[in-house]
Amino acid sequence: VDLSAQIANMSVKNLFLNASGIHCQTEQELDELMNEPVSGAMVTKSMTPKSRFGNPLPRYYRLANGSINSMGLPNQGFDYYMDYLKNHDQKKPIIVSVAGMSKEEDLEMLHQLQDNDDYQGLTELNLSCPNVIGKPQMAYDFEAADDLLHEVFSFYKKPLGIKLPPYFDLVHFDMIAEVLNKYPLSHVNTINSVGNGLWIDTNSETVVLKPKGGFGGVGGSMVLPTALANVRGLRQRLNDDIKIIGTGGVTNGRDAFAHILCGAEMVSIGTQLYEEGLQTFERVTRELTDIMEAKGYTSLGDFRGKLKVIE
Ligand code: RRO
Repeated sequence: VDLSAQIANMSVKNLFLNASGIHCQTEQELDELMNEPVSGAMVTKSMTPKSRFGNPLPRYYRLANGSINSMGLPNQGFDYYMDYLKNHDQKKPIIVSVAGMSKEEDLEMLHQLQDNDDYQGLTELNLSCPNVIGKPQMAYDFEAADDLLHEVFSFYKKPLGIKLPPYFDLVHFDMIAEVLNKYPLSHVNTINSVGNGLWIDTNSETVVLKPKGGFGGVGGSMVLPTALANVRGLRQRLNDDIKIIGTGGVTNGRDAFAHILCGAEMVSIGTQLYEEGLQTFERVTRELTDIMEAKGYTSLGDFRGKLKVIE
Protein backbone atom coordinates (compact mmCIF):
# COMPACT_ATOMS: atom_id res chain seq x y z
CA VAL A 1 0.00 0.00 0.00
CA ASP A 2 0.97 3.64 -0.51
CA LEU A 3 1.83 5.40 2.77
CA SER A 4 3.15 8.57 1.16
CA ALA A 5 2.30 12.04 2.42
CA GLN A 6 3.17 15.63 1.61
CA ILE A 7 3.53 18.85 3.59
CA ALA A 8 4.58 21.96 1.65
CA ASN A 9 7.76 21.03 -0.28
CA MET A 10 8.31 17.87 1.79
CA SER A 11 7.28 14.56 0.22
CA VAL A 12 7.68 11.37 2.21
CA LYS A 13 7.17 7.70 1.33
CA ASN A 14 6.10 6.85 4.88
CA LEU A 15 3.89 9.02 7.09
CA PHE A 16 5.64 8.27 10.40
CA LEU A 17 8.20 10.38 12.20
CA ASN A 18 9.48 10.78 15.75
CA ALA A 19 7.76 13.21 18.07
CA SER A 20 10.09 16.10 18.79
CA GLY A 21 12.18 15.45 21.87
CA ILE A 22 12.41 11.71 21.31
CA HIS A 23 15.76 10.39 20.02
CA CYS A 24 16.70 13.67 18.35
CA GLN A 25 18.90 15.73 20.65
CA THR A 26 22.45 14.57 19.83
CA GLU A 27 24.28 13.87 16.58
CA GLN A 28 24.28 10.16 17.39
CA GLU A 29 20.54 10.07 17.99
CA LEU A 30 19.85 12.07 14.84
CA ASP A 31 22.10 9.71 12.84
CA GLU A 32 20.24 6.70 14.20
CA LEU A 33 16.90 8.21 13.22
CA MET A 34 18.31 9.15 9.81
CA ASN A 35 19.47 5.55 9.21
CA GLU A 36 16.26 3.98 10.51
CA PRO A 37 14.85 2.48 7.30
CA VAL A 38 11.07 2.91 7.71
CA SER A 39 10.14 6.36 9.04
CA GLY A 40 9.63 8.93 6.30
CA ALA A 41 10.90 12.04 8.06
CA MET A 42 12.32 13.21 11.37
CA VAL A 43 12.19 16.26 13.60
CA THR A 44 14.88 17.69 15.85
CA LYS A 45 14.61 18.31 19.57
CA SER A 46 13.23 21.81 20.05
CA MET A 47 16.20 24.16 20.09
CA THR A 48 17.16 27.44 21.71
CA PRO A 49 19.86 29.84 20.48
CA LYS A 50 22.31 28.53 23.11
CA SER A 51 22.64 24.96 24.40
CA ARG A 52 20.76 24.07 27.59
CA PHE A 53 21.19 21.26 30.10
CA GLY A 54 17.50 21.48 30.95
CA ASN A 55 15.86 20.75 34.29
CA PRO A 56 17.34 18.71 37.15
CA LEU A 57 16.85 14.92 37.21
CA PRO A 58 14.70 12.88 37.60
CA ARG A 59 12.72 14.50 34.77
CA TYR A 60 11.07 11.58 32.93
CA TYR A 61 8.93 8.86 34.49
CA ARG A 62 7.20 5.91 32.88
CA LEU A 63 3.54 5.45 33.79
CA ALA A 64 1.32 2.40 33.30
CA ASN A 65 -0.32 3.98 30.24
CA GLY A 66 2.13 6.65 29.21
CA SER A 67 4.74 8.99 30.59
CA ILE A 68 5.26 12.26 32.42
CA ASN A 69 8.20 14.56 31.66
CA SER A 70 9.69 17.84 32.72
CA MET A 71 12.83 17.88 30.60
CA GLY A 72 13.05 21.68 30.44
CA LEU A 73 14.22 22.04 26.86
CA PRO A 74 17.62 20.33 27.01
CA ASN A 75 19.29 20.82 23.63
CA GLN A 76 22.67 21.41 22.00
CA GLY A 77 21.86 24.90 20.71
CA PHE A 78 20.86 26.26 17.32
CA ASP A 79 24.34 26.23 15.72
CA TYR A 80 24.86 22.55 16.56
CA TYR A 81 21.74 21.58 14.62
CA MET A 82 22.61 23.90 11.71
CA ASP A 83 26.02 22.19 11.52
CA TYR A 84 24.29 18.82 11.61
CA LEU A 85 22.08 19.76 8.67
CA LYS A 86 25.04 21.06 6.68
CA ASN A 87 27.27 18.04 7.30
CA HIS A 88 24.89 15.10 6.96
CA ASP A 89 23.30 13.54 3.95
CA GLN A 90 19.54 13.77 4.27
CA LYS A 91 18.24 10.31 3.53
CA LYS A 92 14.95 11.67 4.83
CA PRO A 93 13.72 15.20 5.45
CA ILE A 94 14.51 16.80 8.83
CA ILE A 95 12.05 19.25 10.35
CA VAL A 96 13.78 21.88 12.49
CA SER A 97 11.92 22.51 15.76
CA VAL A 98 12.57 25.87 17.40
CA ALA A 99 11.44 26.93 20.88
CA GLY A 100 13.00 30.16 22.03
CA MET A 101 12.80 31.18 25.68
CA SER A 102 11.25 34.45 24.51
CA LYS A 103 9.68 36.00 21.43
CA GLU A 104 13.05 37.61 20.69
CA GLU A 105 14.77 34.20 20.69
CA ASP A 106 12.10 32.74 18.38
CA LEU A 107 12.57 35.63 15.95
CA GLU A 108 16.37 35.39 16.14
CA MET A 109 16.37 31.71 15.13
CA LEU A 110 13.76 32.19 12.42
CA HIS A 111 15.74 35.08 10.94
CA GLN A 112 18.81 32.84 10.76
CA LEU A 113 16.81 30.07 9.07
CA GLN A 114 15.31 32.54 6.62
CA ASP A 115 18.77 33.89 5.74
CA ASN A 116 20.37 30.42 5.39
CA ASP A 117 20.18 29.66 1.65
CA ASP A 118 21.29 26.07 2.28
CA TYR A 119 18.15 25.40 4.32
CA GLN A 120 14.87 25.02 2.43
CA GLY A 121 13.18 22.45 4.68
CA LEU A 122 10.27 22.68 7.10
CA THR A 123 10.52 24.51 10.38
CA GLU A 124 8.20 23.96 13.32
CA LEU A 125 7.76 26.68 15.93
CA ASN A 126 7.00 25.06 19.29
CA LEU A 127 4.46 27.27 21.06
CA SER A 128 3.56 24.64 23.62
CA CYS A 129 6.44 23.52 25.85
CA PRO A 130 4.86 23.02 29.28
CA ASN A 131 8.03 22.57 31.31
CA VAL A 132 10.21 25.66 31.26
CA ILE A 133 9.98 27.29 34.66
CA GLY A 134 8.29 30.68 34.49
CA LYS A 135 7.44 30.37 30.77
CA PRO A 136 3.74 29.84 30.01
CA GLN A 137 2.58 27.84 27.00
CA MET A 138 2.33 30.59 24.38
CA ALA A 139 -0.44 28.92 22.37
CA TYR A 140 -2.81 29.26 25.35
CA ASP A 141 -2.50 33.05 24.94
CA PHE A 142 -4.30 33.60 21.63
CA GLU A 143 -3.42 37.27 21.36
CA ALA A 144 0.27 36.70 22.06
CA ALA A 145 0.35 33.84 19.51
CA ASP A 146 -1.32 36.08 16.93
CA ASP A 147 1.18 38.90 17.56
CA LEU A 148 4.13 36.53 17.26
CA LEU A 149 2.87 34.93 14.03
CA HIS A 150 2.14 38.35 12.56
CA GLU A 151 5.74 39.39 13.17
CA VAL A 152 7.14 36.04 11.98
CA PHE A 153 5.32 36.04 8.66
CA SER A 154 6.39 39.62 7.95
CA PHE A 155 9.83 38.18 7.04
CA TYR A 156 9.66 34.37 7.10
CA LYS A 157 9.00 32.95 3.63
CA LYS A 158 9.97 29.28 4.00
CA PRO A 159 7.59 26.50 5.06
CA LEU A 160 6.66 27.01 8.71
CA GLY A 161 4.35 25.05 10.97
CA ILE A 162 3.58 25.28 14.66
CA LYS A 163 3.39 22.79 17.50
CA LEU A 164 0.26 23.21 19.58
CA PRO A 165 -0.74 22.17 23.07
CA PRO A 166 -3.97 20.26 23.53
CA TYR A 167 -7.18 22.28 23.82
CA PHE A 168 -10.11 21.08 25.89
CA ASP A 169 -12.98 23.35 24.96
CA LEU A 170 -14.50 23.73 21.51
CA VAL A 171 -14.50 27.51 21.97
CA HIS A 172 -10.72 27.32 22.23
CA PHE A 173 -10.57 25.26 19.01
CA ASP A 174 -12.51 28.07 17.32
CA MET A 175 -10.23 30.75 18.77
CA ILE A 176 -6.90 29.16 17.84
CA ALA A 177 -8.16 28.22 14.36
CA GLU A 178 -9.27 31.80 13.74
CA VAL A 179 -5.73 32.97 14.52
CA LEU A 180 -3.96 30.25 12.52
CA ASN A 181 -6.13 30.68 9.41
CA LYS A 182 -4.72 34.20 9.01
CA TYR A 183 -1.26 32.83 8.21
CA PRO A 184 0.27 30.69 5.42
CA LEU A 185 1.29 27.88 7.78
CA SER A 186 2.57 24.67 6.20
CA HIS A 187 1.12 22.63 9.04
CA VAL A 188 0.13 22.39 12.66
CA ASN A 189 1.46 19.59 14.82
CA THR A 190 -1.03 18.59 17.50
CA ILE A 191 -0.70 17.69 20.37
CA ASN A 192 2.25 18.43 22.61
CA SER A 193 2.11 16.68 25.96
CA VAL A 194 -0.84 17.41 28.23
CA GLY A 195 0.78 20.02 30.41
CA ASN A 196 1.20 20.05 34.16
CA GLY A 197 0.01 16.64 35.19
CA LEU A 198 1.19 15.20 38.49
CA TRP A 199 2.16 11.65 39.41
CA ILE A 200 2.81 10.45 42.93
CA ASP A 201 4.56 7.41 44.35
CA THR A 202 2.16 6.59 47.15
CA ASN A 203 4.58 4.27 49.00
CA SER A 204 7.03 7.10 49.55
CA GLU A 205 4.28 9.75 49.37
CA THR A 206 6.53 11.64 46.96
CA VAL A 207 6.33 13.14 43.51
CA VAL A 208 8.25 11.32 40.74
CA LEU A 209 9.83 14.34 38.98
CA LYS A 210 12.20 16.82 40.59
CA PRO A 211 11.41 20.00 38.59
CA LYS A 212 8.37 22.15 39.32
CA GLY A 213 7.38 20.21 42.42
CA GLY A 214 6.63 17.16 40.30
CA PHE A 215 4.39 18.74 37.65
CA GLY A 216 5.06 17.61 34.07
CA GLY A 217 3.71 16.98 30.59
CA VAL A 218 1.73 13.76 30.16
CA GLY A 219 2.03 11.62 27.03
CA GLY A 220 1.41 8.10 25.79
CA SER A 221 -1.72 6.06 25.25
CA MET A 222 -3.68 7.82 28.02
CA VAL A 223 -3.69 11.03 25.93
CA LEU A 224 -4.93 9.40 22.70
CA PRO A 225 -8.55 10.63 23.06
CA THR A 226 -7.32 14.19 23.63
CA ALA A 227 -4.97 13.93 20.64
CA LEU A 228 -7.69 12.57 18.34
CA ALA A 229 -10.08 15.33 19.40
CA ASN A 230 -7.48 17.99 18.64
CA VAL A 231 -6.59 16.55 15.22
CA ARG A 232 -10.27 16.23 14.34
CA GLY A 233 -11.34 19.57 15.82
CA LEU A 234 -8.57 21.46 14.04
CA ARG A 235 -9.03 19.61 10.74
CA GLN A 236 -12.67 20.72 10.78
CA ARG A 237 -11.63 24.34 11.35
CA LEU A 238 -8.34 24.99 9.55
CA ASN A 239 -7.88 25.97 5.92
CA ASP A 240 -7.28 22.92 3.72
CA ASP A 241 -3.75 24.02 2.85
CA ILE A 242 -2.67 23.80 6.50
CA LYS A 243 -1.77 20.14 6.95
CA ILE A 244 -1.87 18.36 10.31
CA ILE A 245 0.80 16.21 11.90
CA GLY A 246 -1.03 14.03 14.41
CA THR A 247 0.90 13.44 17.61
CA GLY A 248 -0.23 11.87 20.84
CA GLY A 249 -0.97 8.44 22.19
CA VAL A 250 0.10 6.35 19.21
CA THR A 251 1.32 2.92 20.27
CA ASN A 252 0.14 0.81 17.33
CA GLY A 253 -1.16 0.86 13.76
CA ARG A 254 -4.78 1.19 14.87
CA ASP A 255 -3.99 4.40 16.78
CA ALA A 256 -2.30 5.80 13.67
CA PHE A 257 -5.28 4.77 11.54
CA ALA A 258 -7.53 6.70 13.93
CA HIS A 259 -5.33 9.82 13.68
CA ILE A 260 -5.59 9.66 9.88
CA LEU A 261 -9.38 9.21 10.01
CA CYS A 262 -9.39 12.44 12.04
CA GLY A 263 -7.42 14.16 9.29
CA ALA A 264 -3.71 13.70 10.04
CA GLU A 265 -1.38 13.95 7.03
CA MET A 266 1.53 12.47 8.98
CA VAL A 267 1.73 10.80 12.39
CA SER A 268 4.47 11.11 14.97
CA ILE A 269 5.33 8.81 17.84
CA GLY A 270 6.72 9.94 21.19
CA THR A 271 6.40 7.94 24.39
CA GLN A 272 6.11 4.60 22.59
CA LEU A 273 9.23 5.34 20.54
CA TYR A 274 11.13 6.22 23.70
CA GLU A 275 10.05 3.03 25.44
CA GLU A 276 10.29 0.57 22.53
CA GLY A 277 13.08 2.06 20.46
CA LEU A 278 13.46 2.60 16.74
CA GLN A 279 11.90 -0.74 15.78
CA THR A 280 8.56 0.90 16.66
CA PHE A 281 8.39 2.38 13.15
CA GLU A 282 8.61 -0.99 11.40
CA ARG A 283 5.97 -2.57 13.67
CA VAL A 284 3.48 0.31 13.55
CA THR A 285 3.89 0.61 9.78
CA ARG A 286 3.19 -3.11 9.37
CA GLU A 287 0.13 -2.88 11.62
CA LEU A 288 -1.25 0.11 9.70
CA THR A 289 -0.59 -1.64 6.39
CA ASP A 290 -2.44 -4.75 7.60
CA ILE A 291 -5.50 -2.67 8.57
CA MET A 292 -5.52 -0.88 5.22
CA GLU A 293 -5.19 -4.14 3.27
CA ALA A 294 -8.01 -5.76 5.24
CA LYS A 295 -10.22 -2.79 4.39
CA GLY A 296 -9.16 -2.60 0.76
CA TYR A 297 -7.52 0.81 1.09
CA THR A 298 -4.49 1.48 -1.12
CA SER A 299 -3.52 4.99 -0.02
CA LEU A 300 -3.97 7.26 2.99
CA GLY A 301 -6.23 9.55 0.97
CA ASP A 302 -8.78 6.72 0.76
CA PHE A 303 -9.75 7.36 4.39
CA ARG A 304 -7.97 10.50 5.61
CA GLY A 305 -10.45 12.80 7.35
CA LYS A 306 -13.34 10.48 6.49
CA LEU A 307 -14.34 9.76 10.06
CA LYS A 308 -18.02 8.86 10.29
CA VAL A 309 -20.37 10.29 12.90
CA ILE A 310 -23.60 8.78 14.20
CA GLU A 311 -26.56 10.56 12.57
O1 RRO B 1 11.84 19.76 26.92
C1 RRO B 1 10.70 19.61 27.43
O2 RRO B 1 10.51 19.61 28.66
C2 RRO B 1 9.50 19.45 26.60
C3 RRO B 1 9.20 20.27 25.53
BR1 RRO B 1 10.35 21.61 24.90
C4 RRO B 1 7.95 20.11 24.87
O3 RRO B 1 7.60 20.82 23.91
N1 RRO B 1 7.12 19.13 25.31
C5 RRO B 1 7.44 18.33 26.34
O4 RRO B 1 6.64 17.45 26.71
N2 RRO B 1 8.64 18.49 26.99
